[in-house]
Amino acid sequence: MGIQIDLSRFKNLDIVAGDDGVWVVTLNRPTKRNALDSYTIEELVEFFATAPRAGVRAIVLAASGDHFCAGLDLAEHHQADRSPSDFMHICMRWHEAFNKMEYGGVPIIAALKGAVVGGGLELASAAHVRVMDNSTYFALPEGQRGLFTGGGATIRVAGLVGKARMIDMMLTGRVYQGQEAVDVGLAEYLVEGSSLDAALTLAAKAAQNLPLSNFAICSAISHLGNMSALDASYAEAVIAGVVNTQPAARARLDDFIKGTASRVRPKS
Ligand code: 1HE
Repeated sequence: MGIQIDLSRFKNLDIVAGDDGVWVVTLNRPTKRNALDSYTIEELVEFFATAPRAGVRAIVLAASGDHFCAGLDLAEHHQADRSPSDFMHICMRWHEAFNKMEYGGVPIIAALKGAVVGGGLELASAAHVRVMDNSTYFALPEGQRGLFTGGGATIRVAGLVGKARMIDMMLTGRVYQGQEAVDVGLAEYLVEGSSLDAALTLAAKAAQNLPLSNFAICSAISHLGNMSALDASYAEAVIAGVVNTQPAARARLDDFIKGTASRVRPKS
């Protein structure tokens, strides 16, 4: 379906389209620990604005080098000596990128490693599923740097870990890693081996769902969460009306009725 994405245009993102509809988007500034400069943010906006219309069925968001992302490019920020209005507009572009991710309707699985800090954690929290390995650690060092979050952490990181934990992370520089990070909600999976391999497996699984179901899962749940319960229940019914009657679902339901579809069983 849809439009072609010219992958050769991207410089700070390495993008590979898989045959199965699973695309791998790799942050590719390892010498700067994948710090997010304004150019990278523009590339994220461009890719994630386009991916939902390009037949992408799932995305793995990965990183080159040992660290997922060191957050805001502090060197660029320092050098640019931005005005309040300049930085407000920078933050608006971060929100544009991350909102396109969270609300775009295409499943995004983040493969985390090393530092996932500051704006790097804001980026990870815009994905739908986070997979970490034993090297991964999370922090919000803005408080220590004389800064504040500007890429949605007050919404998404607070949504993952709760307001009190986020405040503690920012006031004290607390670092979360290992099982504790999963327990507080910063990641959904902690794997022994490579987080990229595990994320690819999860993305391949998600890509087998019907795209319209994934669209609802990866946009409606977030939108409904922004509404009153009354409006959310109304909108949920409307969305289910569309998704649950899609012609493509009939074959899957036929298989269930005939007894040929897989059954839901506990893990052995
Ligand atoms: C950077 C950045 C960066 C590394 N901006 N250049 N973010 C932070 O406060 C994290 C700052 N970074 C670090 O704490 C460490 O660099 C890491 C833990 C991520 C990695 O440590 P390490 O020892 O592997 O690398 P390094 O030697 O510190 O850095 C290697 C290079 O990456 C070096 O550049 P070089 O040219 O001297 O080789 C670093 O300057 C560069 N580098 N991190 C720019 N962040 C919308 S508001 C969001 C608010 C925030 O995100 S605040 C930022 C929080």
